[in-house]
Amino acid sequence: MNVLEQIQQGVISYKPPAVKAACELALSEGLEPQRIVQEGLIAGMAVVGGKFRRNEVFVPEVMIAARAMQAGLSVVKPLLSHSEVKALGTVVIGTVKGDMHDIGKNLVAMMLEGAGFHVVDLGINTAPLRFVQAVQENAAQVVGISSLITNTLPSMKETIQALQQAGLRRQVKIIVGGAPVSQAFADKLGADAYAADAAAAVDKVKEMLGLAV
Ligand code: B12
Repeated sequence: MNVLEQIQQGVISYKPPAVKAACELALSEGLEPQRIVQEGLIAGMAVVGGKFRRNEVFVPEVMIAARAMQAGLSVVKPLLSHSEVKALGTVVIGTVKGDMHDIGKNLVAMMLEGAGFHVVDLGINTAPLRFVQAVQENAAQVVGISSLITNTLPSMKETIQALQQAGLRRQVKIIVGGAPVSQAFADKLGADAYAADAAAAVDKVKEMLGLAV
């Protein structure tokens, strides 16, 4: 098993220390940080994501896998930010007001970071004006809004309206997601994109910014 496979395997078998050690080994072997993230961590997480979709594993496993990915990222991230590769863009992401779910949103944030974006994570229960403020403060190009409960879907609409009212709508692309969200709902809201999972979110964000997917 090569070192990238070891990283993948560590994520797939939920072993944060093993992932961390394999990432350190990969760096010492001279592998590029971007490759470690893409072909090691994200590739492993994609396998776990697939199992989750097929109901072969459940939320606790996804959380430990995400922790394993974080353990690896903690080793690689300082080098990613210092590498000459400029961030692909800035994404402000948060879970809407009234909603405390953040596992999926965190995965999206992590994958975006892994893909080379600067991510400003506003956390859970995020008021519409907080999104507005964060876009202004960070000159973000993309806003990601997560909602997991049907009852908080109206908050998504309010967030988009707040961005419109602040005159920011033309300057940012908006992507929405979360279990009760669909492409049809995203269209109705006037969002620019919808993605069903974290891997698709990365592709959609790149697509919206005209970057190669
Ligand atoms: C874990 C969980 C919790 C945990 C949350 C822990 C945490 N830190 O997030 C706890 C126990 C706290 C919780 C609380 C509640 N929960 Co809950 N919870 C879940 C559960 C089991 C899993 C959600 C999850 O994390 N899935 C795993 C992640 C990886 O998937 P995901 O969130 O869908 O994210 C993926 C995609 O949706 C997408 N995505 C997500 N966000 C974004 C954002 C963007 C921009 C993009 C592009 C994509 C994207 O990419 C992600 C990664 O692939 C779901 C059931 C389910 N199967 O979904 C119920 C569920 C969401 N909860 C539900 C409810 C009702 C509640 C409570 C109201 C319960 C209560 N009565 O107290 C409270 C909510 C309190 C609040 N105000 O928020 C309902 C919602 C029903 C509905 N449709 O309205 C669900 C569906 C369970 C059910 N069947 O009834 N919950």
